[in-house]
Amino acid sequence: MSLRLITILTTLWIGLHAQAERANRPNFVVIFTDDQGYGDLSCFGGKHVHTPRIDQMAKEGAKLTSFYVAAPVCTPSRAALMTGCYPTRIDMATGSKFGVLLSGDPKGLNPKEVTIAEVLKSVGYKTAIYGKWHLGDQPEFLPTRQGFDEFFGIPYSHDIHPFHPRQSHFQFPPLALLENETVTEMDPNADYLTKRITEHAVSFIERNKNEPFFLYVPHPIPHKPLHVAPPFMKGVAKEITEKLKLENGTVDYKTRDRLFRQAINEIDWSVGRILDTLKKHGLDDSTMVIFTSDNGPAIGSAGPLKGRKGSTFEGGMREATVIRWPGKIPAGKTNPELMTTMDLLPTFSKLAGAKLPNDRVIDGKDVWPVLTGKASTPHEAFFYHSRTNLNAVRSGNWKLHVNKGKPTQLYNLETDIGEKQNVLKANPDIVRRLQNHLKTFTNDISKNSRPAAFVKNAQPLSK
Ligand SMILES: [Ca+2]
Repeated sequence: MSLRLITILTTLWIGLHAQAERANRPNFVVIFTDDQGYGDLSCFGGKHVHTPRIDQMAKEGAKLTSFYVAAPVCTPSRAALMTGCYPTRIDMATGSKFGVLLSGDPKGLNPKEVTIAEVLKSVGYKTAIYGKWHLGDQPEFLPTRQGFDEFFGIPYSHDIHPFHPRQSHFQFPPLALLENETVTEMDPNADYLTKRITEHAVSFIERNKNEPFFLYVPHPIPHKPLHVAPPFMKGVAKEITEKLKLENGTVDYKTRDRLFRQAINEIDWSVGRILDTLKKHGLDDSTMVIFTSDNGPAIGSAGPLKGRKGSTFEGGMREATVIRWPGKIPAGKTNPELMTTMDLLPTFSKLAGAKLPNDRVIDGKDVWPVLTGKASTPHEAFFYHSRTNLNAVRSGNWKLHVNKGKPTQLYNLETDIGEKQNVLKANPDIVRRLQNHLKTFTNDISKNSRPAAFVKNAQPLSK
């Protein structure tokens, strides 16, 4: 055999081997919007929004109609997504003084927790987060200390800034924009955040197209105050644009609420940019993309669900979710099985061939067999918390609400998604069964929970 032939064959073998490796380790893209409701996508029935790209993604993939976050507000919901654990298990149900972490908060997600980014990094993934973190703004708590190679974005919600309507109460400092661990701007123009986050996401895919990656895009929008880039302001009533011009260094939250359709348009555009980039580089078949939100609506619509952001009724915690992986997840299906953001860590870990930490309890489950239609939900029960209060449990189609442990309402979610017909009195056996789930869970948390981390002399970030 000639040297040339050997070289050609070797190159071919390496190429095929790399391709096989690639197929074995899919890319993961998680697009996580902020305060978007169950009714805030066209494919989930929203008439007040227009989301052609996400609707197309649903046609090529699946709509998940019982997909939950583990808390109805930002910080605990994000802590659960990152770690696969209920917020109470990891002491992240609240910030140190408020329901979520604030600027210069001494508290953060414990660096000893193992995040999705760390699990995937352990098997060679490139990892990035572009958008809003909200799991601690002190240097010890930044995403770059939790397994992310790259970070561009803001440490917490963009309303934690000097223009907050209750500024005299909160006295928030200017909002920092970071690149990795460096503050590069203070009070960035929020009109351009979605656009800049999207540009980073596209660049990351292009730079890492030849190796497995995990891309996390937690958009700060449509959390109040709404902002969109100029191209998405086309067609907005003059009366609104004139008012926004008069902001004079403040932020007109109420007028900005009226940009909801535009804000969702821009998010839809952003999803389209990411999907187009995957397609352009031949990554469709090797990439799982999931679109969901961190909690129920503040401005938008929960569709048929009762409750909004902050509530443990369905509207606070059940999310309009779309997932797509051509050739792997059956296309055009609606999947009603109960799944949660906590399941992403074990599911990604399994698909990537990574090992889960075995020295701690992880609440999420591998839902790959559920996503492919081969199994029903692995969750016997799902628990709803507001702050540290355990308010409700769902098992099968039944949901029991409790007040300080005492049963108050029972709903059959299959026939009553809007939680309107309280059938508590007629179903004592079901109530007892669900109460047992609550008891078992409470006992388990009291035995198997882990502390958040605190730093001394916490300071707001500055340039
Ligand atoms: Ca939120």
